[in-house]
Amino acid sequence: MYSPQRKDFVSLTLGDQHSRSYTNGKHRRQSCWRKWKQLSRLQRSLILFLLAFLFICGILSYPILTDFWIPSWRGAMIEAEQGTELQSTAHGKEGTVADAEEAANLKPGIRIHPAVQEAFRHAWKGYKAFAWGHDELKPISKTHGEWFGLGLTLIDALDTMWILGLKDEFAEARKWVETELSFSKNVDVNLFESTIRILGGLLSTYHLTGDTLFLDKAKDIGFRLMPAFKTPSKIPYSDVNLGKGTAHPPRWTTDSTVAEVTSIQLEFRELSRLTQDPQYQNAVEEVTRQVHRLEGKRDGLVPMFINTNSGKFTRRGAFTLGARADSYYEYLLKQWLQGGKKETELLEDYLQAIEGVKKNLLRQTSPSKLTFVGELSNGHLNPKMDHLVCFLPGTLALGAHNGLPADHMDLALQLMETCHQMYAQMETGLSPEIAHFNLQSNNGRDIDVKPADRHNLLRPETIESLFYMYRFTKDSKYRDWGWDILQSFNKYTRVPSGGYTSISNVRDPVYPAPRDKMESFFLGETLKYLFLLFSDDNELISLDKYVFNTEAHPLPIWPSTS
Ligand code: DMJ
Repeated sequence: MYSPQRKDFVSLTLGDQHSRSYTNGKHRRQSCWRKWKQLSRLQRSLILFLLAFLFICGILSYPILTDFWIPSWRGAMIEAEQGTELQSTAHGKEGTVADAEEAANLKPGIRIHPAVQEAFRHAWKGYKAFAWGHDELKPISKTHGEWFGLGLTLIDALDTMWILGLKDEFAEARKWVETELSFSKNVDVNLFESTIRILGGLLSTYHLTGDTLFLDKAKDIGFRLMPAFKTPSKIPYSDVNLGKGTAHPPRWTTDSTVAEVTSIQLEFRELSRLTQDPQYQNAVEEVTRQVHRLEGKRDGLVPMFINTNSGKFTRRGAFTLGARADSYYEYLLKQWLQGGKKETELLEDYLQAIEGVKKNLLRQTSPSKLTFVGELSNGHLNPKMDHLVCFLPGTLALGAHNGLPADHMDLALQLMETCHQMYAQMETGLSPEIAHFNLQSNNGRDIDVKPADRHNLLRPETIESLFYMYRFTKDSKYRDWGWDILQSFNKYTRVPSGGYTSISNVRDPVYPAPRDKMESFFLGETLKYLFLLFSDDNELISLDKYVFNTEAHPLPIWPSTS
């Protein structure tokens, strides 16, 4: 069939050979444009459609291509680590603890210790190279971050190194504490954070090693923190200047956080016992006494803020087991254990609070009936749970182990499953900071994650609970779950030059978006609990002889005579 357009097209195509001889780009562009204009509308539409189709295909296949062909951030990390014997196991997604042990032809438990030691050494390598003596490692930019300027990561990690048997690393760190660490600095520190990480870390290292260097340092910082308690109500301020001996609340409020003022008791009580100086114990127990009798609780659940002038709860009506309240509940039980189960008011408050959780906050998801602890806001249940709440299965199990009601253990088993699912259902195998649970699912999923909550800070709470659950039940699934988390940390957060990084997106395995920060609790808590989870030795920090503070520093249960 004759078609003038077709004829033109054919002649242009033939003429194209001629155009190739042009070296001048301008001429070539003009000739292309002329060719385009000479095409029929149908031909132009077809070409445009084809180009659009290819463009869309390109976009859709980008993630697949990057995953398989382009050496992604993750791929590069893995490649860089391929020489390391342990990583070849740690990076494989499949496999259980038992598989790893079988592959290595070792008795149960033995293969696992080196994997955690190796992870610690890798983290330490980064800290040593780029952040030595500073608070936190920034592993991507290969530098450090400062919070208090007190070598926070190094102090938080001391007892972990001791427990993991890393003698050389411990000796180097001890030298730094001896020669460099000084608390006589014009620096504002947060009372809670410096108590649980620094005072707690020094006290536990003293107990494990018997080295009085650590006790002397603990006494020094403990004494310097005391100005925080000089408030009209005796409820402490949040911040203290260690050098000046002054304390103050945050600039915008005179409130303190309830969890912060009620989770420093284990450490200050122990400091009094060791120094025979009652001022520390008196100060923190005054806080406990006041909170015990305060109005504004709901079935034993506490609000999140307390005023340092009035000593009363403020911003009442919101109840959570997550941020700002979490360790209040943990320390009720643990103080009762620390003191030899004699202080009945602590036990009563703990038991009442767990009943309060059951009555007000517990719900189950749809479709899979996962049990979770929601948040209450002015009578309205918000079905969200912080990862921080995952300390609760471990604490409940610890209580049940010490004679508290058996249904606490039932709840622990259910919540442990939920915390595990918060990891297992994410594309990276790592939990988000906050999970939203579906009560009536219309998308078939139990767990949703909001974009702002997709980060993972290398937090310890789930692994902490897995450790308790394994110690008390010996069910190997808890080790397998912990093993999977370790693999995911190695796959998505490990930085080749040393260290591990928090990430911004647990839902994107191609680019989890490294945040360039290794929190001190990754060494203080996360790796310590992983190591203990994989250990077969129940006497390695026996739970009948020690209580862990909320930063995983073990403190002794007091002998019955003291
Ligand atoms: C740690 O400092 C402690 O575990 C604290 O109780 C909660 N936040 C971090 C870890 O997530």
